Amino acid sequence: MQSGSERGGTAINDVVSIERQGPLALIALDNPPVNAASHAVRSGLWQAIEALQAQPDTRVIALYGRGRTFIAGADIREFGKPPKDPWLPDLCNFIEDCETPVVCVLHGTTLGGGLEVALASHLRVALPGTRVGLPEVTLGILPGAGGTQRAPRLAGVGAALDLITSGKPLPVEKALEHGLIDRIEDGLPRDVALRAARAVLDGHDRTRRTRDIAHEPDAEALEAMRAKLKKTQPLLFSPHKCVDAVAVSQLPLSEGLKEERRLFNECMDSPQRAGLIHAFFAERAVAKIPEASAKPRDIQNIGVIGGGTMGSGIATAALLAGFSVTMTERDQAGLDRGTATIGKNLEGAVKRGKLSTEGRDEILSAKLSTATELDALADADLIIEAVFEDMDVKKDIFGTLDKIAKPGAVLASNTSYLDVNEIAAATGRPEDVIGLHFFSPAHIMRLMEVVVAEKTSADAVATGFALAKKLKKIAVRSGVCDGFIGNRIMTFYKKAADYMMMDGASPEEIDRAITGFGFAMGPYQVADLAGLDISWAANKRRAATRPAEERYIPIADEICEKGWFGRKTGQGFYIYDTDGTRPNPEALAIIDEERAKAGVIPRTFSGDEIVSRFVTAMILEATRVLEEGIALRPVDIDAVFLFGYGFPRFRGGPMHTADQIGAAELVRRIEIYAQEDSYYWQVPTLLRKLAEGGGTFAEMNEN
Ligand code: T1G
Repeated sequence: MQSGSERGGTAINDVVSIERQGPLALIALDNPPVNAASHAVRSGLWQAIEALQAQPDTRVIALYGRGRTFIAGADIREFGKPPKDPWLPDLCNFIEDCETPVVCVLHGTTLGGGLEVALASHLRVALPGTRVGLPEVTLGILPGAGGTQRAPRLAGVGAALDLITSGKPLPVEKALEHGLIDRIEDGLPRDVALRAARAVLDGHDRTRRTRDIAHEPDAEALEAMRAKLKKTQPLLFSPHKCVDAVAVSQLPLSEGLKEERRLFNECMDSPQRAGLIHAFFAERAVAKIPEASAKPRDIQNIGVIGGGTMGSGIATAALLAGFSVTMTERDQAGLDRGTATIGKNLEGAVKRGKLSTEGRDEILSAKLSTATELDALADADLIIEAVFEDMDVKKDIFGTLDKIAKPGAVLASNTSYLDVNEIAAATGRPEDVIGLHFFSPAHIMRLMEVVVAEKTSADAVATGFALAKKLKKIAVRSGVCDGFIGNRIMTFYKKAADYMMMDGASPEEIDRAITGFGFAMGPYQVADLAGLDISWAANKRRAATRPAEERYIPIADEICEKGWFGRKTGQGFYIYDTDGTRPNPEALAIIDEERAKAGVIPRTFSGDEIVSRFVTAMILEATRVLEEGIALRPVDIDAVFLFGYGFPRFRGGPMHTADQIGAAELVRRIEIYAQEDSYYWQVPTLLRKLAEGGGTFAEMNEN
């Protein structure tokens, strides 16, 4: 993106430089990777403008970014640290007040504070392909440098509300339509900046101060957005504050900015801000793995064994990412079912605007092939086995793959629980074997656990992570144990829910408490959705090795004995029919029967107690997963639950939540619960150490 002359200019500091072209002055920002508005960028920009304004022959100043984007926002890493002058809102006011016209050139992803700098400038020119947005609400805050006051002046209250409360970026054409930018011009940022400055000098382009633009009040839009957010975001803090801020944009700018700052600080003080920012960085931190420097193997065509829900979902995800896919099934009927499911999935992608009809047809005609023989996968670069969860069947398949797959092919299993070391041992090339654990629906869910077996090679691991990036998934590295990170912890905390159900709480009460905490669904709604027969099969598999001390709740098994497996059979813990969804009275009867059989006198559980036991159980088992090195860091466990298990993003994940609760309080709770069941409730050594040493899981993320 750089032309020769860009390297020139006078450096103000490491990240800001100025260049003179006669009466025109250019300011370049160069703070990779995303020109975040760090202290150096803010102070450098302020000094640059001050210096140029002091030079009487400066007639127009133009601002642009080097690298892949103009400012992508305030530097999030500075949050929570003592703020350094100049603050971004003051810098924006300084730019707006400038006597010398300031032109801003936008490119890449101009977001948050970056767009606010542009809105405070006197003219905005954007390159084609630019995306602009105010995503602060996704971080639990609101635009705090004038965005809530200047955006309505340019785009109107309605459009500004959508931009600010959704946090979603707009394509440049839409931004132009809304008046957030003045025009689109192709070229290199520096060259566009120079041309735009000249156009202002020649009087071709008109500049203006946003603060002087009068805009129509729109009480209706404000009320409509308040009502919408009450329904869609009842648990979130900042979206409602965003509306409060836009609501005062009728006031003179200085007064509106004061109120914006007050509301911004309220959001900064909310624990949701910490949770959402933790989630932002969790998404990125998990890519930092020991095998990161290994070179991923080249993957062009992928083999998928199994056309069931998972197999066809994985095939769809790979096809949508541009891979050629060969799907195998034992017979034509299975292939037809799988192909039909892929077709339905692709149709859904067309409806969601993620795929064109031409793209769909191209995929189905040229990218997808099917076969009933595994030999068809002999040339595949990567083979993903997605057949039902049976060790002997999987070992048999991997034994065959060992004979037919080409040298260097990566052999992956989509097992959700089983021992990947044992599967790898069924081949003579364990270094090529890895677990790639997708989540249903596999073409939608963002999480992928990359399960690293003892002999898995570093480049096979790197290949798994590279694949995830291409599939736009978040890969989390997991060691081998029963259920890896996510399912192991879920299996454990689900028992805490079952114990509460046996002791007096109804499935509906438990689900209500857990959704009230912020989960998309409660444990019994999830069980019914996933299919009760899945955990029934797992319970049978584990029955032989279940420790005698472990309390076992047979309620779900009894429901399955009736042939009720949840949604797919129309009933489970709930009934699902044309009258909607409601608790299943016959399931409740089974619960009463099992309580009577066990001599349990049911008692009441408050919502808080249900959440406390559920979340404490989750953290307890998560701490053991960490102790055993199955998860690299606490943040990896947070990412698994945020992106695969519907853990409320504003709470940052189970380990971030553990720090909010505190290790000492968690130990206190476990010791109280252990009076009922000392086998289930045991304090992990690591948690006791943190409690005694005053340590946190966050510190372990730094290691
Ligand atoms: N601050 C600090 N670091 C940032 C950053 C930011 N704003 N944005 C990205 N990074 C880091 C990121 O952690 C990663 O680091 C690297 O840059 C590449 O990012 C007053 C207060 C811009 C669309 O919310 O959405 O302005 O992992 O892997 O996929 O109103 O990053 O390599 O060490 O994501 O190409 C508002 C956040 C801030 C935008 C690029 N802005 N960033 O996506 O790369 S609040 C945002 C993004 C604000 C004002 C308020 C994306 C991106 P590392 P990446 P990408």
